[in-house]
This record gives sequence, structure tokens and C-alpha cells, in this order.
Amino acid sequence: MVTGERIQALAFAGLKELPAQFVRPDHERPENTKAVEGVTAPIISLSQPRNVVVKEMAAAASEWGFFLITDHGISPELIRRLQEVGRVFFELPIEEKEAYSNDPSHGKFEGYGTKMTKNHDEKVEWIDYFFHVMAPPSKVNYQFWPANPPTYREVTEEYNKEVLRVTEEVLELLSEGLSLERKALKGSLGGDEIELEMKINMYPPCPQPELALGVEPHTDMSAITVLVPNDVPGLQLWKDGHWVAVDYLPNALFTHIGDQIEILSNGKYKSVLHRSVVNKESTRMSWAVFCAPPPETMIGPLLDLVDKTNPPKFSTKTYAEFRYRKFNKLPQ
Ligand SMILES: O=C(O)CCC(=O)C(=O)O
Repeated sequence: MVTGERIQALAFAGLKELPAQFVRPDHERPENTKAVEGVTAPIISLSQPRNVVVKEMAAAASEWGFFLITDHGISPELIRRLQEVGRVFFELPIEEKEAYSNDPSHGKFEGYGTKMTKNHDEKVEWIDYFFHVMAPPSKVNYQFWPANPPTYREVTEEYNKEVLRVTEEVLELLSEGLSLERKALKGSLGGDEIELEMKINMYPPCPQPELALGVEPHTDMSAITVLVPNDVPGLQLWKDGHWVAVDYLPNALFTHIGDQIEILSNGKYKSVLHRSVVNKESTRMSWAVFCAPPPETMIGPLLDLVDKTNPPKFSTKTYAEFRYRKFNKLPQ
């Protein structure tokens, strides 16, 4: 592999064939694991009466671990500006982006990255990304935020405020769906210390998309993830033994239940297995915000949700411990 090479650079070098390190094994290839037709993910409008929203969200979180939120109050103009500053950053000359290179193997997660192989058998994903913390203010390090375009910070901070508002609302609705008091999930996730992390995903056109994956199947270790894609589809969810493609819905928030909510709810809400596929002509981009507890937070099934007939399905541990185990593929 051309270790260190960015996917964006590879993609625009005029490759006709996909380099071997990106070719997935037979059982993972999109050409052999096509999404089913005619099944669509739940769409939930927040403008409905609260009891209806609670019911719909609890059902979607239990059956899918995923839903699209509409009428959430984030303006289409802000989403457009967020996407524009991200796009402009990725259009910068490679040297300018490399100034922000991350180094996850040495614990430096924030910045510009490409997922590299850990060993010879592991395949590489067709993606470059930019990752940084957005909240709480005490955890933000602006040195990791793009300085260019100059409006990046202002736009992203505005989006951060809005996503924080919506994630708090979603956590309240999900709490009510478990017959808990409104602040139960937020409180268990660190209250006002809840962290928001931005990951801008950039999937350049791929010469043989039927053989590659943008992001391989995974569940998010966060509590919830709120994502806005550009208009190029690619997200797929695992549901009832099949992949289901999620259609683009302008300005909707693509909301994933992550591992921490699955654990707190003792499995009532499902952490959704998902992947992203790439395509030959167009660049796909997505802006994922991971909403996660601070590392020292103890997370386990909520006591109100367990009893003799419904014992805890998960062990209780700090989020830091959970994350370490997940990164290193150790049992939880
Ligand atoms: O781009 C997408 O739609 C999915 C991205 C994703 O799953 C991730 O960044 O973890």
C-alpha cells in the first residue's frame, strides 16, 4: 500500500483499477451484499404532538436504531454553510490539509486523517476525514480546527449550538420513551459535560465501487450520532438480515442510536450496524456529529430498567474503558 497517501489524491490520479488494499473480501463486497429494495428508514417530524414523537422515536430506536428527523429547527441555510466550509477545506491544496494530519496510533485523534491498515490482511476504507471536538468548551482545541476557510470556525460553532439543542431534545424524547423522567439519559451521559465531536467524511469517486467500502460495517460507540450528508446517497443500515439503503432527504438529520444508549436502555434501543458505499462518478460527503459521554462517566444499564425478570444485559464500565476495548477489538 501507498501508506500515507490520501484517498482524494489517489482518486484524482486517474486510476482505472482499484488498488488491492481496497478490494474487500467476497462476503463484504457491495456487489455481493446489495441493499434490499422497497424498505425505507423511519422519518420523524418534530412538529407533531409530543406524545406522537415520543412513540415514533421509541419505536424507531427499538426496531431500527436509526431515524431521520425533520422539522428540527436547524435552518437549511446553516446546513448549507456548514457543508460549504467543509467542502472548501477539502478543496485546499494537499500540503495545507496535511498541516492538520492526525496520528491515531499515538493517541492524536483530532485533525485530518485516512484510515490505514493495521496489518496486511486488514482492508482500507475509501475515505479521508477531518475530526475535531466541538463541545464542551473546556475540551475544544481550536488549533485542530481548519483555519481556512476563515468562516469555518464561526459556522461550525453556530452548528454546534444547534446540534446540542437537538441532541438534548432527542435524549429527552428517548428518556420519555423508556418511561423515565426527561433528563434521565442526559444526566447519565455526563449532563452539561456531554461531548460533541465533528467528523467530516469525504468519499471521492472510486474506480470500482462494487468492490470497495467507504466505511466498513460498525456501530457507533457514541450515545447518538447526528449526520447530514450531501445529496449523494451511500449510507446503508443492517435491518432484519439485509442492508437497507437510506435515501437522501434534504435537511433531515440522519440520527443513529449508538452503543451507549443501547447499554443505558439495557438493549431496548438498538445501536445500529451501518456502513457506507461509494460510487464511480460523484464525491460523497457527510458531516457526522458524535454525542458521547466524557471518558470518566460510568455507563451501564439504568437501574430503573432492570429487575429480576429483566436482568442487565451489559456490564458497567467507564466510557474510556469501553472505547479502549472497542478500538482494540476486545470483548466488552
Ligand atoms: O457517511 C456516512 O453516512 C456514515 C459515516 C459513518 O458511519 C462514520 O463516520 O462513522
